[in-house]
Amino acid sequence: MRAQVGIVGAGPAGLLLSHLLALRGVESVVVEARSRAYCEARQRAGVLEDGSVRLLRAAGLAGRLDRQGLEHGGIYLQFAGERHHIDFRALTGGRTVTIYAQTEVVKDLIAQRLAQGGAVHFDVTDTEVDRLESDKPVLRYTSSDGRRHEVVCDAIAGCDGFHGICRPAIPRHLLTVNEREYPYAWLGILADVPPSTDELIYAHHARGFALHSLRSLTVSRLYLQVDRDVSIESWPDERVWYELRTRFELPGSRWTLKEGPVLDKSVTPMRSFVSAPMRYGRLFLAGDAAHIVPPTGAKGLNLAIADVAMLAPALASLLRGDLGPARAYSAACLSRVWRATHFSWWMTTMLHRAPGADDMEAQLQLSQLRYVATSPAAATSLAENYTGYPELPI
Ligand code: RFL
Ligand code: PHB
Repeated sequence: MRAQVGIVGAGPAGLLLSHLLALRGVESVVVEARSRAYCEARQRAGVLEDGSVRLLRAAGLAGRLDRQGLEHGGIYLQFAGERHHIDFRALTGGRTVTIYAQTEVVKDLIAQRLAQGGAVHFDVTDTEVDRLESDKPVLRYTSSDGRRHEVVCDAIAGCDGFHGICRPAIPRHLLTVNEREYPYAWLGILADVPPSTDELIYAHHARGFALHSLRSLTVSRLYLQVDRDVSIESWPDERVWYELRTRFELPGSRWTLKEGPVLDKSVTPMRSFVSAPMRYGRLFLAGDAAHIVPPTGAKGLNLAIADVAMLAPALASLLRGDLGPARAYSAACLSRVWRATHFSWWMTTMLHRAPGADDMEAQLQLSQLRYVATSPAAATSLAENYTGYPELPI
């Protein structure tokens, strides 16, 4: 078989790349290890930067996003029993973020690709990439009916996430890997209850960080900092709600946390990871395959979108014989990746309680939080990074 571009992974990066290539007249084949139902249900990100929304709109993908997405003009930072609003609109000249779940982005992308006759193969096994240094790299996989396929491509995109096979296909000595594991994790719940807040609350607390997010006006998404090696069984619903109530409590105010049935519960480890370069021969990495950030900055999905916004035109140029943009791809992405890596690390370390942290550490965090909450200069830096820096050129 032949395809201009072989894409490994039907997460947001792989699916959006396939769509952006189709808009440029480039055909691709997407192969995905999981089922369509699994990809559409996996609970993950919820926040789209303003540039991500503009990109999805320009690509004709925002029908449902524009109807159902919730535009937020800021966030709350809570610490020392006080809740402060950081007003993105006022601080950044009108920029905002939009609450629209990654599951919905993925559903919209799959529906669009299939409606347009795009090739997306779910439930594949034994994916391999080969001959990456040649100008005809090869993608092999076994389809769900047990047949082995070989696709000869002009380029391959590794959009197969952190645990995929594409990054390990690059000789290790050619990669520079920077990695940090954080000594805590997030326990996340999806709850069938209207959110108790109009905008996200990021709470610093002596018992650990908590985040109040949402999926819609009727469904809440809440996170708690927990120990890294925690077992989910040790967190029955009642304990989760008790801890959430305690960490979000505002002494002296009438604010309360609304509780409801828990629809989903999971634990996510926290990691920063950057692997460079993001290209090896005709293999191009995008999204979590090349970089991971802790979720505190809400950047992972947005970085995946920014990578493929750059990769689609680069691959279209490569197919026309102009290799310049493909050669520039890695460095261009890594500049944004490192900005998001720093911002996510900064938000994470400012808001979480490290095991064994002393009072000195807590006082430094509180001083930083108070500075952000009271200084327009410091707040503008948070707002500019949270809404997306640099702005995507769309
Ligand atoms: P994905 O979504 O992991 O997709 C990769 C796909 O590749 C498939 N795959 C293979 N397919 C074929 N053959 C193989 N050998 C394969 N190996 C793997 C996988 O099955 C999968 O379908 O990566 P992608 O597309 O790069 O997208 C990245 C985002 O998913 C990720 O960065 C975000 O979800 C991170 N993240 C957040 N990002 C944000 O921007 N804002 C947020 O608010 C936010 N919150 C979060 C998050 C991630 C979380 N978890 C669970 C990691 C909250 C959480 C809890
Ligand atoms: C989410 O809604 O899942 C979410 C929101 C903000 C974050 C991380 C996750 O920083």
